[in-house]
Amino acid sequence: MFKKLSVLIPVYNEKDTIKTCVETVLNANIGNLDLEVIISDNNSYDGTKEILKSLNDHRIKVLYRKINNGKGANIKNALKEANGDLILFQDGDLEYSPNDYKDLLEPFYIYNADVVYGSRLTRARATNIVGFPNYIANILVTFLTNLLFNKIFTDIATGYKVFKKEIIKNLEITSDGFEIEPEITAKISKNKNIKIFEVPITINSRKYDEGKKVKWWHFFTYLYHIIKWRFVK
Ligand SMILES: Nc1nc2c(ncn2[C@@H]2O[C@H](COP(=O)(O)OP(=O)(O)OP(=O)(O)O)[C@@H](O)[C@H]2O)c(=O)[nH]1
Ligand SMILES: [Mg+2]
Repeated sequence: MFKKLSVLIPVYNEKDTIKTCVETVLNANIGNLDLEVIISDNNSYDGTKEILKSLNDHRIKVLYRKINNGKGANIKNALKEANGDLILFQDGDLEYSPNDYKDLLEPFYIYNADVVYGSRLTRARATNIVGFPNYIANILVTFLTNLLFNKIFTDIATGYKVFKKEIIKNLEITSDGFEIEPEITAKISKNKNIKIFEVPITINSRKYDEGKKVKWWHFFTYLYHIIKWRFVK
C-alpha cells in the first residue's frame, strides 16, 4: 500500500555528522519501501555544503538555500520536493538513529496510523543521561500540549516525526523557525480524524560544544506557540 518513503534532512552546519547520517539513512531497514532522501542545506558555512556536493547516490536530492531563515523554513523547503507516501523528518546531527525506522514505520501498517512520533522520554530504549534543564523543558512543553489539546504525548519536541504524505502536505505550515514543532503538533492534535501514535526511540543527545543549536529561550518560543495554536485557527 505504501510504495515510497521520503526522508527529509534539514541541515545547518553539521560537517562532523552529516556524511555518517546520510550513509546510515541509506542503509536503514525500511522493509520493501523505495527511498528518497531530500537534504535541504540552510546556507551552512562550516564545510557541510562541500560534503553534500560529494554525495553520490541516485536516491539523494540536495537543495541549497541561499539564506538562512530557520529550521522550519528549511523543513518546508525539503517538504515541497517530497513525494513519498510516507514522509519522515531526520535531523542531520545523529542524535536520532535511523536504526529506529523499522519501529517508526510499524504503526502505519499495523494500526493505519496517520502520524508517528518517536519519543525520547518513554525510557523504553537507550537514552543517554544528560542535563536536567533540557529534560524538564521537554516535559513542560509536552504537558502543556496535553492539557490544551486533550492528548497524552510524552514528547512533542522530538525530531522523529513521520507522516502520511497527505497529512503533512495539507497542514499548511507557516512557521520558519523551531516553532514549526508546536505548530505541527497543535494542528494534528486539533484534527480529531488524525490518528497519532508514539513509539520509543533511542536518543544520543549532544552538547553545545558538539554543535547543539536549540537554545534555552526556545522553551518560551514553544510555550507561546502551543498556546497560540490552541486559539488560532
Ligand atoms: N538552528 C538551526 N538548525 C537547523 C536549521 N536547519 C536544519 N537544522 C537542524 O536542526 C537541528 C537543530 O537542532 P539541535 O540543536 O540538534 O537540537 P534538537 O535536536 O532540535 O533539540 P533537542 O530537542 O534539545 O534535542 C540540527 O540537526 C540542525 O542541523 C537551521 O536553519 N537552523
Ligand atoms: Mg539535534
